[in-house]
Amino acid sequence: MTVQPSVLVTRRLPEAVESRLARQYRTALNSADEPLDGAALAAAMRDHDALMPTTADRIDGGLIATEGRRVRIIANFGAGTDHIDLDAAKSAGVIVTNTPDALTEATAELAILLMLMASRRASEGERELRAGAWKGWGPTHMLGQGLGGRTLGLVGFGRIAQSTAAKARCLGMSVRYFSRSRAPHEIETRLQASPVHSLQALAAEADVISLHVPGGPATRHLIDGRIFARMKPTAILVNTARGSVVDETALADALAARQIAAAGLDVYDREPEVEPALLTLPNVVLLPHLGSATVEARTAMGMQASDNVDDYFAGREPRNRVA
Ligand code: 8YV
Repeated sequence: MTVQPSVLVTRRLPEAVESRLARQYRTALNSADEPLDGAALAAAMRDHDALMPTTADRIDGGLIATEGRRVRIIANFGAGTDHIDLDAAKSAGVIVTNTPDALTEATAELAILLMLMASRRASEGERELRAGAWKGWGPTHMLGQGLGGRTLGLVGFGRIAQSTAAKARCLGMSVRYFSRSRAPHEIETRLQASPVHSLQALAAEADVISLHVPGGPATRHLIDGRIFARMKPTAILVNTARGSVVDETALADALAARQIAAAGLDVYDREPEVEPALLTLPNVVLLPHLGSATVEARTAMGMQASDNVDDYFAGREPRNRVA
């Protein structure tokens, strides 16, 4: 009798995903849903054939080099892989996969939600009401900005950015983008989206800037004080990508000085810690990394991660291999 491979899942996943894995593998599930510390992750590397981590697990070179490592595939539950040292994995011959398609719609919806919340001052209004400070309807009470007719500037133009563009078009926004590579003509035509030659030019032109680039050293603090200085005083910044892309201190300064009007953030540089200066500002919407937090997306992410594990143990090339 062949022994089933053993898979460790670092956090609790939707029931349908956990039962699928449990039917096919010897699974170590985390029913307590407590994050694993470094020692527990190292033990997982030694005791299992596959690891299914999340963005909250730091998989660095030291962990991949764990003495006696048995793990041969890291099937990440999520699209972003900036928490995994891909070079170390490659040189150690450990396969890494991600879940690029499953969360596109959910994350694009959240980008639109943040744009609307920030432009219509939704958090500010709700805070006022809950504090018992609302004095009733007034013609000039808490006026925001409409999004129709405004320009959305997308930084990065992958799947999530394109889905955000499609939704923004339905709100009557026009779309410009800045990306390393130009999108196919068919996509530009369908979304009525045109490229801008530099990030600085996009910053100067856009009414809403929405970030859709991966995290990691190449994009660290891409949005900094120099970019805020270029943006319109009415502009809004939305970040559903990675906190590291934005210099949070510079953002807090720009918001406090009203150099830009508002921001909507779902991700932070040192999660779950949030830059203290942001917490006191009225003109920033702060959500706790909810981009893919729908039953549909999280289930699809788990299924996609499981498909990659299946591919590997069936001797096929994992469909979403990134290293
Ligand atoms: C996920 C995300 O919830 O997939 C990503 O890159 O940022 C999130 O939407 C998280 O990564 C789960 O590991």
